[in-house]
Amino acid sequence: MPLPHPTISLSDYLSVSEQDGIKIIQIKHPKVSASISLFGAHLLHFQPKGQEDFIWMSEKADFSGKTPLRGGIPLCWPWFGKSSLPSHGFARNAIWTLKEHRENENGVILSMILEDSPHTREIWPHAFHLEAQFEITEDLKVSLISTNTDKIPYKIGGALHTYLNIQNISDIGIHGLGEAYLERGESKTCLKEIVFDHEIDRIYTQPENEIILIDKAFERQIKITNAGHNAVVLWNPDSALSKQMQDMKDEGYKTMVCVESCIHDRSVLLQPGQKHTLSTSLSRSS
Ligand code: TA6
Repeated sequence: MPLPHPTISLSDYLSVSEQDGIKIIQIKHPKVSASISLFGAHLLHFQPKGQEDFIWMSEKADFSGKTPLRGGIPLCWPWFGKSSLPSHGFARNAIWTLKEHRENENGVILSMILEDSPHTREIWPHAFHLEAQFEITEDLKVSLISTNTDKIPYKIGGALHTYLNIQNISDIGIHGLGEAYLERGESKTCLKEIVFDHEIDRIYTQPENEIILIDKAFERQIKITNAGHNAVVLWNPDSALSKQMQDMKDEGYKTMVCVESCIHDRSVLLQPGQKHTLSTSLSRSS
């Protein structure tokens, strides 16, 4: 049996624990608790005091470091989707480095970095500096800052693939996505309220900057504010796909919905030395 790993304290509110060899930063602040894995700079949980967790994490997530984590906020970069392998890029499968952390009476700010290595250059032949910044108070802001440290320009895409924790997929409403979307490569428009009675996997191409998730059973509304994106992805796998996914319980789809701040189609051109910030913020609006 593996020996339990000690938890190392970093400050009054931050500590590092280890699960299956992967380091996880634990945030326990009087106003909020959260955790972020160094595997993928992946936020696993965000819970302001006295509230339900904002973030859904699969009970069957595989923490072996061999596969991306199901749930939380996977950082998809330098592309979104399956246009190249690995699907959703390599950043969510990489070990990041904790760069800095600060804290005050409202919460904590911490950042993690990832840079190119022989391994990343085999997958994608470019030099880069990537920083994931987490502002954790009663609200959450996640920013992914890409810097081109190469000598030539290149294009990036990506997504903050947020899995939101909901009471029941059949009892939510989402506003602000706009009408136009792509589904399986086809352009569509829809004005009607979305009904989650089959897999929904849509790239909304004219979203508003603020999206509201209404969760009637949890009696709350979450405001999602995105920036640096050109699309919002909405995904729920429904029953059939949930059953096929080894890292999700059969009924897992009922309590999650992904609303993702996305750079679709690698549409951001970065000149050498240039930066781009993709972000998403979550706050309770009622
Ligand atoms: O963001 C939606 C999506 O691209 C879906 O097509 C679905 O496959 C999902 O992401 C999960 O992807 P993953 O590679 O994490 O299994």
